[in-house]
Amino acid sequence: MALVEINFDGIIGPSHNYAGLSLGNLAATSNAGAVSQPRAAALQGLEKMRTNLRLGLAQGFFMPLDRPNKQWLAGLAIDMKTAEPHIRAAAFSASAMWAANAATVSPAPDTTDGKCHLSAANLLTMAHRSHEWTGTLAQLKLAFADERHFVVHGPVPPPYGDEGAANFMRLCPSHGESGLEIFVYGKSGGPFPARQHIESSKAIARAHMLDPERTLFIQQSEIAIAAGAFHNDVVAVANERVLFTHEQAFEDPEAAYATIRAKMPETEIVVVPADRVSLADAVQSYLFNAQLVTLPESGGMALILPTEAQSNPNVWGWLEEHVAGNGPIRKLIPVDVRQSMANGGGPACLRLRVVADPATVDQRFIADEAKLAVMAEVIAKHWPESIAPDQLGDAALVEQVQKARRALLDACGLTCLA
Ligand code: SUG
Repeated sequence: MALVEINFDGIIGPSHNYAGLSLGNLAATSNAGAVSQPRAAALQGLEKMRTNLRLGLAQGFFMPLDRPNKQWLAGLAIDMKTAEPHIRAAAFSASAMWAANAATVSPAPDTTDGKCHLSAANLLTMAHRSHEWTGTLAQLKLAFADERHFVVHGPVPPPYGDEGAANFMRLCPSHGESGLEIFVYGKSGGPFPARQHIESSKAIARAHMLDPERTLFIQQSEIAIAAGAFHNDVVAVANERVLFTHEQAFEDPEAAYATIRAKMPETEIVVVPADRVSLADAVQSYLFNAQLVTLPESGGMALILPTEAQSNPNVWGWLEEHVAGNGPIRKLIPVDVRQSMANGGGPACLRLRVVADPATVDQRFIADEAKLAVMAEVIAKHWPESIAPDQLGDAALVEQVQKARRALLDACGLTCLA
């Protein structure tokens, strides 16, 4: 059985809009009230997937969730017409697009029962994200239904916040081998909430039957959260034996590096110093919210990063030096995901990594060029061109959004998720 890393991207939903819902996410709060372009957004997401496919990487996807979430509104004894604006916006959000927050994934080589474990994230810190898990869990159960290979868990119960793989890293000699699983939790973030609680991380490690000797819990730095790194994947990313991190990502970086090296001596830690790239530059450019991938052809690593990183001279200068030198990142591939970036979601936020044999996954969730072309057609035809903030309660828009999602489900043979 060939275990490979499959990146599952969240298709950007037809209700994508800028409601400024995430305190501590500077891009989202500063773009509150802007007019969004759901169609362009979703096509940018598809183009990113196409880029990855053409690099020879395995690619999957998740469907947008049903929005507005009527069950959630019903629980609040309200509907889209009567809801206050902040509740209406929370019900309508397309935030499930950021698949890195869908779940935490421990691949089969790391678990005692030899199965790949996935835990849906409760995302309870933010109201608009707290009701994603029901739709996400249904989809995970379908995509990873083969019980010989996968175990899908429900979310950790409140009050412990869990934001999924955005606060999780895995280091390993190669994807198919046993690895070191690193859970990054927050304690405090100055004026902003720490979204990942250690109690959740520990619960997931237990549920996933991880070897305690190969599991680490590391604290996110408070100043990073205060600077706008609301998830650790805004300031650090790992792939195989490489950890690429900002100097100020962890509360006690030297202790973190020493523990990692003690557990996995072959780890290469690439630290970007704050005097070259400040936390503000890292957060603005999303340098670390990149997909650090191993290229099948050469075995070298590439960084699939947002075009914003290319436009930031400090960031791009550091990267060009690294590539020209002997660093492990050999190639830089900028992608345009500006619509998602304006809500604080870069290339890495849009994907969930699952190490598995693609043949064991429900094939309806596995991408190829032909499927992406079909999806692009549906999106071009049905996704709203733009959404202005005062349109969220508009009945015609609600109808268009529901119809658009339904058309995509039909085209992908996933009507069962309707
Ligand atoms: O949870 N933005 C998301 C961005 C998630 C990024 N994911 C990772 N870093 N992995 C969030 O803050 C903004 C929605 C709005 O304001 O309309 C939002 O939810």
